[in-house]
Amino acid sequence: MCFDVGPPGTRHELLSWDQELLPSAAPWSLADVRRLDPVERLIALVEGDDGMLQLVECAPLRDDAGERYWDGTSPVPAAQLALRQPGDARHRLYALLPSMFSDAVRYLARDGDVELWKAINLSPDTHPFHIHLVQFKLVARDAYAPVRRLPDLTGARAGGYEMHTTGDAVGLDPAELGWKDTIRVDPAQMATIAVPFRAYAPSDVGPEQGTRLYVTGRYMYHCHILEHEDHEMMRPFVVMPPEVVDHMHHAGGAVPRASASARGWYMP
Ligand SMILES: [Cu+2]
Repeated sequence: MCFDVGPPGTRHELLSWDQELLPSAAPWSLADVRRLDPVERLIALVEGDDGMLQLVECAPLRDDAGERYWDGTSPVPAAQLALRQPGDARHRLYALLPSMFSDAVRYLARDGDVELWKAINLSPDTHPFHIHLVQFKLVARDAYAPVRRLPDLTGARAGGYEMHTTGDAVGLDPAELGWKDTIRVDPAQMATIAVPFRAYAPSDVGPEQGTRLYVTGRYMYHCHILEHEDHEMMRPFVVMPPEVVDHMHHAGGAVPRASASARGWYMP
């Protein structure tokens, strides 16, 4: 998109608005965010067999031996994703959890944390991915081979999805380095964003800075194409007071279970 706002070389001042949207274009590195031991969440952008578009929240599959991996040949149930990410030698198996808008909230973010959200696009179209409440930073784009459907356990139908990285990081556009509330996710691509449930000063340069946002409650994230968000590409999340999340830790295996990180929760 191109806006003609004056003769070439003219300087314009961008006025900040709405939660200090534009004060910092300082990029954050993935390594800097990882040092904070962030909660990591994986969201698959899926066009189902019935044409339904969904944001499908993915839970890493585990058994007593730990993380579960795909052996490269076995059938996989339709509600699973075999995903080999950059740096992985094998495909991790994820459960594709039911993710209609009206399904239970699974993402409980801890107010004050920075989280890593990974959006991987299994559909044939680009989707603009938007989160309410926070501005976030794009920290990586990775290219994947085209999505493949595996046989299901009967061998008769299409089963789970297989995706593996091509090993190519996709360069970020200069316009993608500042605070964003929406980023595009192209087909066969994973966009990794750092989502701070924190307020930031205009001079911030790193994710370790910032203060707790003190804004808790229920928010949404969704595809920003109207027809898509109205047809199930929208999901809720809840920002929790940290004291409450810390208390939930001690609830043992009773109700919510920890997701990939001890601090991130989903309701299975
Ligand atoms: Cu969309």
